[in-house]
Amino acid sequence: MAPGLAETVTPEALANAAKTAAADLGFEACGITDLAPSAAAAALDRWLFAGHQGEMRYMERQAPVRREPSRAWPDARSAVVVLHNYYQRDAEPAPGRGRVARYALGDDYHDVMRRKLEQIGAGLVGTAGAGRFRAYADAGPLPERELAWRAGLGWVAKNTMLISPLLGSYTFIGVLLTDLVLAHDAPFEADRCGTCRRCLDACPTEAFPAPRVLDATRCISYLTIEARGPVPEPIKPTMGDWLFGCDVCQEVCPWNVRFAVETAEPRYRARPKTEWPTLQELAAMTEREFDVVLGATALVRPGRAGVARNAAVVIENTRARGAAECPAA
Ligand code: B12
Ligand code: SF4
Ligand code: SF4
Repeated sequence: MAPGLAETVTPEALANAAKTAAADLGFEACGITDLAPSAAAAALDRWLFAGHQGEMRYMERQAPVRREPSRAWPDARSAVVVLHNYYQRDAEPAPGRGRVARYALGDDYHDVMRRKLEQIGAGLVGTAGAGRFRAYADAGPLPERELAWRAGLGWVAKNTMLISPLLGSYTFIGVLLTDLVLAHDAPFEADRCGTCRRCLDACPTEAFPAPRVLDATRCISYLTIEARGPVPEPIKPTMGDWLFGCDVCQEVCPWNVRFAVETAEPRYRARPKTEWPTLQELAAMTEREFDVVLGATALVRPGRAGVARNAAVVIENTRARGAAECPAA
């Protein structure tokens, strides 16, 4: 960092500047932490050893950085962590259509989050007269839920989600690393799940071998977004109408039932093309049609082939349900 104004601005003033900028940009919560080694490194190692990451080889490659977040950028001195609410009520299901998880209904959140985080970074540079930053939202090696917990924003719940006591869990987490020293917040101390286990019992694929441990290879989110191969036969019927992602372990959580409010970010609102899309159309799309219709949404992650695979499973499930309800079908 170049010497100058940065040395005269206090860590508290810098923290206030970051939090004010975050609020002005529409982030509902913001906290600050350091880059100390992960307190959950052993849990990550057990998770990887058990093979719960499935085909997500990047989780193995990125493990050294998740264990020691400072490796992401050795110059980093502070992590500004933000939450952005994306909740919206689900539209009514319609025959022949598939359900998309709420986080993917609007524009691709990676872009929205990154641009806003970069604005906070630029604001800090303006305040301090120096400083550099790096922005992360989902697409990097940082342990984002743990950083959010350490920054005081909420607790890591039994469904593994970071729950904010003010917002629930329908939030994206964003992290801005900066080489400036900002005043840090205290970790969120409480575990507010108590004796509840609704999420564990509601998961349609029984993907939680224990509280706070998710076997991704059984999770609908993984199977419809990350996995490249076919969905295992025994899991197919339990996927119901989930075409992309899954929200069940969040929908049943009392913290969401009570505190989730509609997102104020217009770019997260459902697009006609992502809200209960027509399955037959998806299954028959060419690559070019897929790019035109679903480009700039999170559905690009599994690509046309992945979405067509998912659509075929939902079509199968819908037919099976129809046959069960109507013996003449
Ligand atoms: C890989 C991944 C997945 C995988 C695996 C999920 C998982 N639970 O591990 C799959 C594809 C299944 C997935 C699904 C979803 N994901 Co995802 N995913 C990630 C990613 C890239 C890494 C997560 C990870 O490190 N997993 C490995 C496990 C071992 O780590 P972990 O779940 O963070 O658990 C740690 C803690 O639980 C800790 N721990 C255990 N007990 C305790 C106790 C305390 C006190 C503490 C501090 C820590 C702790 O130990 C673990 C090791 O570090 C992050 C982004 C990122 N870079 O962090 C997004 C992220 C976690 N996903 C996110 C979202 C939105 C989702 C979905 C809701 C999408 C959807 N609707 O379909 C689902 C939710 C499913 C679920 N219940 O987790 C958000 C979560 C936001 C939030 N508020 O929590 C993230 C943070 C992306 C973002 N930037 O917003 N995801
Ligand atoms: S996202 Fe769905 S399948 Fe995955 S753990 Fe939660 S409820 Fe289970
Ligand atoms: S449903 Fe209950 S156990 Fe699960 S995350 Fe919410 S409060 Fe915790």
